[in-house]
Amino acid sequence: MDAYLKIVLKDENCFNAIAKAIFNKADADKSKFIDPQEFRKLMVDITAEYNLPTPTDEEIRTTMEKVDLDKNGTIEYEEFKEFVRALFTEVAYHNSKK
Ligand SMILES: [Ca+2]
Repeated sequence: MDAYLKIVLKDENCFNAIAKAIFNKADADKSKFIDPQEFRKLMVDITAEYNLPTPTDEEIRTTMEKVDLDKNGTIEYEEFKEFVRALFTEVAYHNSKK
């Protein structure tokens, strides 16, 4: 998984395709942005998928605030993409957990 993510991070087209797929899945109501409820579900699902600790409500809230660069309360794709890039980088290069 880590090696795969490193390859994805080096290939912008591949990365965009994956980020877009995660975004579309997270955007359950197809509103073209991710609201706090959708973001919560995404965080829980994604941490489980990558064997990371389940985030607390507080962690989810502060992460959402960080990702929501224009502070409009929702996460648009351009914001989301940078979140996915940071997440993949974290998992690929800094994940020392088993
Ligand atoms: Ca936003």
